[in-house]
Amino acid sequence: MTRDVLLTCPLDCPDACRLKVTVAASEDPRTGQVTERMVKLTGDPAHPITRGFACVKTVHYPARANHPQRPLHPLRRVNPKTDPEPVFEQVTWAEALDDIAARLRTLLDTRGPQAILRYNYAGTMGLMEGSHVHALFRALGAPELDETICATAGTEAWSMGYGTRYSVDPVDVAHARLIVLWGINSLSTNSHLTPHLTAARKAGARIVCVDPYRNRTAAYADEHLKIRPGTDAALALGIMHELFAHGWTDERYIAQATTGVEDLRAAAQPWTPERTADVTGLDADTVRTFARAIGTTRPTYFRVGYGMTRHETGGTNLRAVTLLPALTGDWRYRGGGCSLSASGAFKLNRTRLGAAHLIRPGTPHVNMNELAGALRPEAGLGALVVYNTNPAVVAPDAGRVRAGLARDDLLVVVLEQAMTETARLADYVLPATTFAEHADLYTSYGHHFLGYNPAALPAPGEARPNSWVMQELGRRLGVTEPSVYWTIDELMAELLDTDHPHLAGITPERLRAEGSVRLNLPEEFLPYAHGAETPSGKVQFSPAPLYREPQATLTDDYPVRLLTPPAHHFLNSTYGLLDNLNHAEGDEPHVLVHPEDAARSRLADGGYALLQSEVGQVRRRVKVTDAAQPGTAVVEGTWWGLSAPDGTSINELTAQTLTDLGGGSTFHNTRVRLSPV
Ligand SMILES: Nc1nc2c(c(=O)[nH]1)N[C@H]1C(S)=C(S)[C@@H](COP(=O)(O)OP(=O)(O)OC[C@H]3O[C@@H](n4cnc5c(=O)[nH]c(N)nc54)[C@H](O)[C@@H]3O)O[C@H]1N2
Ligand SMILES: Nc1nc2c(c(=O)[nH]1)N[C@H]1C(S)=C(S)[C@@H](COP(=O)(O)OP(=O)(O)OC[C@H]3O[C@@H](n4cnc5c(=O)[nH]c(N)nc54)[C@H](O)[C@@H]3O)O[C@H]1N2
Ligand code: SF4
Ligand SMILES: [Mo]
Repeated sequence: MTRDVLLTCPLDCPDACRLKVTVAASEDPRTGQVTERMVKLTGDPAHPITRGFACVKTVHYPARANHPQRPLHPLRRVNPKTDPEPVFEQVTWAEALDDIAARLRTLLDTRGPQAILRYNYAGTMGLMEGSHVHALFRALGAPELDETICATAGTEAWSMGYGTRYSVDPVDVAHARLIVLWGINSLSTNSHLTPHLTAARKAGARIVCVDPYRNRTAAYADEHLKIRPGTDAALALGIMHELFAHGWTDERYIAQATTGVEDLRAAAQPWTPERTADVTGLDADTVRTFARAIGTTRPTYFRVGYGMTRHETGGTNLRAVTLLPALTGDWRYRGGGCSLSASGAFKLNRTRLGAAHLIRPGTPHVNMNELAGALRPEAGLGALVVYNTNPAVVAPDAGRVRAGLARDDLLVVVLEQAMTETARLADYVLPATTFAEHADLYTSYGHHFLGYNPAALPAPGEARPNSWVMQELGRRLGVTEPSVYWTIDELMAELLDTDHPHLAGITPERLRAEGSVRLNLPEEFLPYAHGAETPSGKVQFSPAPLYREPQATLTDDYPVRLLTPPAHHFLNSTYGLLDNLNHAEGDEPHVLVHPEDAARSRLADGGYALLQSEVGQVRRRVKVTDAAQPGTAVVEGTWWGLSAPDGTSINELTAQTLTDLGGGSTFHNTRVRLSPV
């Protein structure tokens, strides 16, 4: 017996798909007990964005949810965390929660709330299980975790120019006649945009990809501009130079909807095609032709990704690129403009989401990219509570993160659905429910639909939602703040308690009934056609973005830049436990090395290379390919260290260096030296 349920995908992906999940009941022959589990997953054919397909990774979610190693009971570590193989014993929820609460209580009484840190990210995008659950820590007065690992450089850059983050509706992209995919591997990371790209191409659009290596998207595009990493601001300024020089700017739009164009004109002035070519590694004619296409094709659509932000100067680089459609006036045309994130359109009432109203002035902040530093003994942490993220693998300087997690004087509590390498370093692993097993509300950063999921399946074993755990701890710690104990219904009522027109007519009842509801936006949504939600009400060009060389410039010691972007068959570290998806990615992580670099470093295709950065070293199998460029190597995917030949995460190499804007991560900034093993 099976039944289908429609649920929103909870993963950290712009597409926030509407999924058709098939659930089967089976009877345990020994006990006669009937249990239900998910057995199949596809996309909802009726959803305008999902269009009937789930991606190549999430179709395998059932294998993850039913994985034999999924933690289903609270576990307590019994051997030292420095031992390579963890040994856990099963304990009851009461034992686990009583002991954790007692230890947190001792820390609060002896060292104060600053000794307790939550560490979380977007493993679930749910507003309850992903965001509201911070309420406990805010009620305790614990340090604020700045959630900077992914998007903040982009967010800050966008807000300087445009204020609120609005995006072109993906459905409108089919109207574009030039499409520029810049620093995004959209065929892998935003796959539900692809049908709209293809529709535009069928109607005559040209697609250009700007990326340092030939990824899937570059191979799909009509043209690939293989830019030198970290030089996007130079290319954007070079294009602006041509737009100004040839009169390809939209003077009416600039006058009505922008401020500061003179600053931009002055900044672009020195960036002749020749100088631009020199810095970006492209040739001058390519720069000229690209600028002409942008200058003379309406509508032009830019899809920018976070890839180009993951450099020391990444914020400014992205800002320079995103200002282009304001010079050409593309925001006035359906399908023209730029997409980074659609998040700003979800005008929910977030004042008490995660008990944000309790954050006191003077609360210490920890930048999540600096976890390795925060876990040094002298930094004074006594407890770390990890949920919705896998820092032993995904955080910069992962070797030091692991060493910190292994400290015997640090209580590490990990709420997880999988036995990740972070869970393996926990004092307590607390089994978490999946998106099918708890109710939640979802926004999207790639489209304009709100999603609501009921708890469609019973939780297996003793798995519990994060919110349940936080409430149980809250009770034991005597926390009286009411929002800590909100149910999903109370949270929904609060979030939708707003007069904002985008949410007009969207009620909890309607969300529960329809599941996926488009924001109340006009069919033709032109968010910046007349200005922006900035202090001036206009798109702001000042201060003009300037190109800067990174401090970590390439040297004889470290002659190669290493990019570590997402893999096609993974979603961050979420699917690293599935053998078939590891197999689809080549069974083990590979480093893509250009033939020139391979020759210089005496690396053979199929052999192993040692990669050394200032931070650490890893061993990886080599693939010699001209998909890379001289001086730039690539490792796709944050593989579990357990699947790497030397047991390490690629983040053993990456540094805690922050971006110029927003305190963001710099995963593509790493300089390395390669040698044969
Ligand atoms: N070198 C390098 N490193 C990177 C990146 C890169 O490009 N290169 N990308 C960075 C980026 S952009 C990001 S966003 C991060 C993401 O890295 P992570 O935060 O690790 O990403 P996810 O794989 O999304 O989710 C992590 C975990 O959340 C758990 N989880 C999911 N739902 C729930 C839930 O309801 N409850 C609980 N308790 N757990 C849940 C999953 O089981 C999973 O193990 O990685 C960053 N690290
Ligand atoms: N299949 C899949 N999809 C995913 C994820 C996943 O792991 N797998 N992760 C999800 C998450 S959390 C995120 S944040 C997004 C990220 O998705 P993207 O934004 O697509 O990924 P990025 O790491 O940001 O890298 C995108 C591209 O930027 C390029 N790049 C690196 N440096 C530069 C540069 O200096 N200039 C330019 N122009 N390009 C550069 C990289 O080579 C890469 O091809 O994807 C989401 N979707
Ligand atoms: S990971 Fe992204 S593309 Fe895949 S099903 Fe989820 S939302 Fe859709
Ligand atoms: Mo991300």
